[in-house]
Amino acid sequence: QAVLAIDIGGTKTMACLVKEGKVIEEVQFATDHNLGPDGWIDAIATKVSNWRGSYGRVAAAVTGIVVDGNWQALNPATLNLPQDYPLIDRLRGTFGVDAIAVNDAQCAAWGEHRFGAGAQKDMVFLTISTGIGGGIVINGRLLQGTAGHFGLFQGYFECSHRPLEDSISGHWMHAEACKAGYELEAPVIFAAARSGAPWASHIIAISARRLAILCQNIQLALDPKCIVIGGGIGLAEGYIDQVRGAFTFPKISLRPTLVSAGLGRHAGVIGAADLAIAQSN
Ligand code: BMX
Repeated sequence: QAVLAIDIGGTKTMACLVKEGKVIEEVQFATDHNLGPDGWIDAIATKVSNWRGSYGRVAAAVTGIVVDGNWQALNPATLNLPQDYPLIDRLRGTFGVDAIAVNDAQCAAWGEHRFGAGAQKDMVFLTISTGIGGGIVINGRLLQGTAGHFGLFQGYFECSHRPLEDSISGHWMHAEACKAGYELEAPVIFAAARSGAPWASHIIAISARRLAILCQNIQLALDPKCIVIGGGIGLAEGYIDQVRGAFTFPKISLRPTLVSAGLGRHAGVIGAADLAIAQSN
């Protein structure tokens, strides 16, 4: 039977029916920050009401962490959540089936490991989106809890008291564009750079340079076979090439191997569905 897999991120919410590692139905819409978790779950339930009966469990990939079924934000600047929101209970109550919930980037790491670009035993996944999420698979096992929260590393740039993602991610790009007088979101900043706007190219280049340092640090810590890059910014045209171009390790053999997410924006839902099935067996 299929799994109802949902992915709630700082910018987008997606709900899919997933069967045997494949998305068979999909809806996607913007995450309305004014609604809060009850509103997001209600919105999903309304949009997928005609899928009732075709899934046997719910799997949620969510930004933030879930501890003992309760959901919370680590960086409220990417998505503000009430403290300890009873996510698993609410999902069970709303959809009437058993539910699991795991961090979005950890789900995506698992999805990429099982069905995408990271089949090796040791791999790291990074999503560059509203924030920077990460997931680690070592020896074929997904590390859970706070593991992989690379975006939450303490920053070592001009805003050292803030999480690292606040000086790299889509959230940061938007803030920088505003400072330059353009109130634009990341996709439009990329479009502006393509049409030759120097302020936009500058923001993207700084983000890529900083991400290159983060990737090198991950390589030193975990020596993964590859770092799979996903997320709206990570998958934007030319971004990964800029990150590769900004590596500073002189020895090429020490540099990380970056690859694009094979499952694209579906990595989180596919991974979450697979984790739900593994848990039920
Ligand atoms: C933040 C953190 C991570 C998440 C990452 C990517 C919160 C709310 N989120 O680092 O848990 O994986 O953002 O999230 O603390 P996204 O919304 O950008 O996909």
